[in-house]
Amino acid sequence: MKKLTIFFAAVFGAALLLYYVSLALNRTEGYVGKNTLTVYNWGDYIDPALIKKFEKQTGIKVIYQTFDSNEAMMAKIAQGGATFDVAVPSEYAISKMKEDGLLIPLDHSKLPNLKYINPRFLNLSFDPGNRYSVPYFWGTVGIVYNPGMLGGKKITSWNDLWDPDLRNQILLVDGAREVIGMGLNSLHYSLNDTNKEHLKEAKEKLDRLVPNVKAIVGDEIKMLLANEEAAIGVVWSGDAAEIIAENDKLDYVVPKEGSNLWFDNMVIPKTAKNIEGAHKFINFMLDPKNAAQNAEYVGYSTPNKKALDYMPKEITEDKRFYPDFDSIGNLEVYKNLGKRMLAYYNELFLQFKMHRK
Ligand code: N2P
Repeated sequence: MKKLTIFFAAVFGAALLLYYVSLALNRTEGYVGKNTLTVYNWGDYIDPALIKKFEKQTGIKVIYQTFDSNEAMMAKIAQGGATFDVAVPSEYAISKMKEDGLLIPLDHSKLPNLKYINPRFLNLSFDPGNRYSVPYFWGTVGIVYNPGMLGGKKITSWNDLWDPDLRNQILLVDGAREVIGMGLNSLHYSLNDTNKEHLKEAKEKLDRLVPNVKAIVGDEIKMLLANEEAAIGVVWSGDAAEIIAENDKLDYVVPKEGSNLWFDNMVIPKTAKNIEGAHKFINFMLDPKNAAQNAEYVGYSTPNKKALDYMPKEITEDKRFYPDFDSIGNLEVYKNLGKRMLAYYNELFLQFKMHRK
């Protein structure tokens, strides 16, 4: 009888212990849950050491996910379902996401490091007062080329790319606005043209470029060009900077017909669960030393004025990647052309990609 009592007491005790252990475990799980932050950024667009540093400094665990176009990122956020606490769209996407109610207003009192941003990058028309977004990187779209592979030929214009001698020598960035924009600019039309005749003309002109196009690629474009797999690439300026850092035989030019000036900003999407943590992360990335480290690592141009003091002069004085603002008169910023027009650009780009096959 006594033995049985001891036995039941032991079972009861063990069960009680298990119960408390599981409670404690659940509590830590909940704790970790609240202390995670999901960051949704372009591929190759952050120094991973900064994520580690942020985690160490705040005790927040970062779940890092990447996208390769504004269109893909917007679709994923609009769809809901997944948590994204911070995202990094470009200007026209920010305007569109605002319109679609996909962004949460920022609390500037939690972003004291915003004061380090060059005012040129603040209060732009896609987000007056920076209510929803703060600068991350900026740049242009242009042509990176390898003079040695082109017999010393210089590239200065979009129209140079249609030269029949360049058969299979061009790599294109996988971006609808960039590629259609190149077609439009080569015809001296605006990057924001909504005239369907002009857009068709641009698409037809791009179709005539096909024999020269070796591939349409994502982030691998940097490796391919640095390894001299092709002589020419249509790229974002920061990728060009990265390629030239790897292989200094290459050069970068913004074509004379004009091109795109873009801004990528940090936002807090509607899908956010850790709004407090999101502000902490954004403020962390606005810190001048962190911004400098990030810019040096990824090759893109920082809008952080104070960060420039912490970077080598050969980077910050390179006019190809830090151009004077007075000299970039023929650059256009993409506008939010509205749902229908953006879909039309995407459709034309898709047709162009199919035509290649
Ligand atoms: C980085 C892509 C940069 C995007 N891989 C330019 N808006």
